[in-house]
Amino acid sequence: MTTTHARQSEVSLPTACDLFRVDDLLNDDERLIRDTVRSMVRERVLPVIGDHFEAGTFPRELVAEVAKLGLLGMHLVGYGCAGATAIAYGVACEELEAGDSGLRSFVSVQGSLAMFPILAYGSEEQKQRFLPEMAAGSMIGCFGLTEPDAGSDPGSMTTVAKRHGDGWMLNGNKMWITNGSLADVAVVWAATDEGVRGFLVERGTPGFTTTDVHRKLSLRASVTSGLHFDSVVLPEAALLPGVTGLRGPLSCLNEARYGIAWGAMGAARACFEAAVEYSKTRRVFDGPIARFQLTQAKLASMATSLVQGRLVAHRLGTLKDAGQLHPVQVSLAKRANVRAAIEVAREARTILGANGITLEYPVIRHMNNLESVLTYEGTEEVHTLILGKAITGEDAFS
Ligand code: TGC
Ligand code: FAD
Repeated sequence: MTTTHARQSEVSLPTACDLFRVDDLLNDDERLIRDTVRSMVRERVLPVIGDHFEAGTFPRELVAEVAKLGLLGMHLVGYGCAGATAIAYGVACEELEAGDSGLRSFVSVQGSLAMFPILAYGSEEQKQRFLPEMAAGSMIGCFGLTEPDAGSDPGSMTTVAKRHGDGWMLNGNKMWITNGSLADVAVVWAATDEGVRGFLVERGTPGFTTTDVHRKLSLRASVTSGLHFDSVVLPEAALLPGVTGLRGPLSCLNEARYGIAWGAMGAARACFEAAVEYSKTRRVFDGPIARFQLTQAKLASMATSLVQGRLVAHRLGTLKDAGQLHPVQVSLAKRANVRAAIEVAREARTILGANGITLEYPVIRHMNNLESVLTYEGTEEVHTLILGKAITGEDAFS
């Protein structure tokens, strides 16, 4: 009989970016999604994304690509949505963000922040009208919660909706809204006499305008906008009838933060792969820099972060698919994985030396993008305090 020791020595070493064979945890469908999205990213995203990042433009032609693959609202059920598992959605986010955080952002916002509230809190008429077209990519959505003076504390929003005849009148400004000026429909959260309510505001509604944020050095291949509402008159049918209070928008954030926990690992993997490849080919002091202990220490830490983060993401997905996910677990994973990814990106950048600062390699693009990812969907500090509250019972926000 073979000893355990002998059997271990016969086991072949898995690939460097999956040293714990986390991918073996995926089922056949999830592997198919991984491979399909990975191919699309390799063929359609990577050849153009550096130029889009440099130009500060969103690759709009990719909307049809992600829609064709069924990725828009893929974890939602019905109304043209794919009804995939949470793990499959996570895998797709990881692969998309290995391309660029801007593309994952587009998909996150469309599916988790715009389609999810319509499905969860919309009327039947709203679901029929918007969801099939949004799943097909022929209608784009955005999610307006943040304001110029209300980011981490959305409860202090000043955008207001007041009863007006048979409907509502909306006034105020939203800021930093992904897909804002691209959107055919904005999910807008506003204070009312009844508490925070959600409204579907369609492009072209009189009094509704958008302005894009320019001079960004992060998420450059993504549209970020201000939304402005100047006495916008809305019918009652624009109100999301199914939710009142801050838990409405915050529940949507769970969905998107979940995708980020996976997505960040995609960006980290792309940086790691670039760094490994570069370390083997860059020759300094008569040999590859991969032979230096300091380089190896960086790569060892990066590989460890990838294993840890991907295991966390997978466990998060298992809990979500089992209906056992708590928002605090999402906060833990979003905070840990984005922090890990940003550290991986920064280490990778150093391994590339001067080449690390150019768009000829993906690393600094991911590194800069991850600065936004660290901030949006709840800053690192906000998630720290959510965890702190869960651990101690003390609420640092009050
Ligand atoms: P708090 O009193 O704790 O809660 C108010 C109500 O909301 C409920 N709630 C949640 N429900 C579901 N999921 C969650 N994660 C929830 N968190 C809270 C809570 O139970 C309560 O319900 P009820 O029925 O009892 O009233 O609220 P607070 O005012 O103390 O704030 C807590 C805090 C700071 C954690 C929250 O405001 C927060 O998460 N702030 C961060 C804001 C944020 O993440 N904004 C993101 C904007 S969207 C975005 O960034 C998109 S990026 C898109 C991309 O490109 O990918
Ligand atoms: P602030 O809330 O002003 O925070 C500033 C600093 O203070 C941060 O470090 C923060 O962590 C810290 N801080 C705040 N409160 C505390 C506290 N209690 N204790 C300790 N530290 C604290 N929003 C949307 O609604 N929809 C979108 O589609 C969207 N897309 C975005 C895209 C991009 C590229 C970016 C950068 C942002 C986007 N946002 C979006 C906004 C994002 O959610 C906010 O930027 C984020 O919630 C933080 O808000 P803020 O920028 O106002 O920072």
